[in-house]
Amino acid sequence: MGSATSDLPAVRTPLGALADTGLKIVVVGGFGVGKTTLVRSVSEIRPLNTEEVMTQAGVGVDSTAGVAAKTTTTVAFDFGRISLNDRMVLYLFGAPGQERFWFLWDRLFSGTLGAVVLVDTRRMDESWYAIDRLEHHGTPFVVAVNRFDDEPVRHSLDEIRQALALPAHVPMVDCDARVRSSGKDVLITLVDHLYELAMAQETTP
Ligand SMILES: Nc1nc2c(ncn2[C@@H]2O[C@H](COP(=O)(O)OP(=O)(O)O)[C@@H](O)[C@H]2O)c(=O)[nH]1
Ligand SMILES: [Mg+2]
Repeated sequence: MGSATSDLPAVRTPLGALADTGLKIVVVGGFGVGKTTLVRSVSEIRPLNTEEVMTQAGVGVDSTAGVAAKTTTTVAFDFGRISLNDRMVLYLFGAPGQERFWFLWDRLFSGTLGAVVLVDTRRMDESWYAIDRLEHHGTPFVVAVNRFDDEPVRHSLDEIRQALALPAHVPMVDCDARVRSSGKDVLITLVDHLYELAMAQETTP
């Protein structure tokens, strides 16, 4: 069985009610930050995605600055599923990263309980838009820093928090999107955060 997350709190809140039907989580962030990688590495089902080999048509349109090795791109979104425990199933939607698909985001966010913002410190500016959209929608999120081996300087989470002007209540974690346990930790951080928010709401008169 090996449920790695049986230590999750027993769910009694509105979050608990939702958990029976599955929680919709979106994974957002800039182009090439590792969204498809994360959804693939944690998903229990063969992840559905629409990864396409980047065609000549994308040259000069999709920014590949800093991600020269990237030869495929997600044209719609990634989809995956993971059970965190026997009651909690997450449905993961990886948002497309290119600016010309940003119009899809508002639809993607409908019914979303929470989000993971993936950050690549080599291209931090790519994360601004995602954070701005989430704040606009009032969607709770955590920020996961996907550590690439060729980071010129390793910035601390505090430095990244400052650079992104993230409020103290937004959880931040390091991750390696390629590693299942690491991706799962990110999702657990998000669910814990959602749980705390739900508890806080319940205790507010
Ligand atoms: N070194 C390293 N490479 C990564 C990591 N995460 C993703 N990649 C690679 O970075 C590239 C972009 O990742 P992808 O998931 O397609 O990005 P997306 O555009 O956000 O969906 C792929 O070639 C991945 O294999 C990581 O944590 N470390
Ligand atoms: Mg992708």
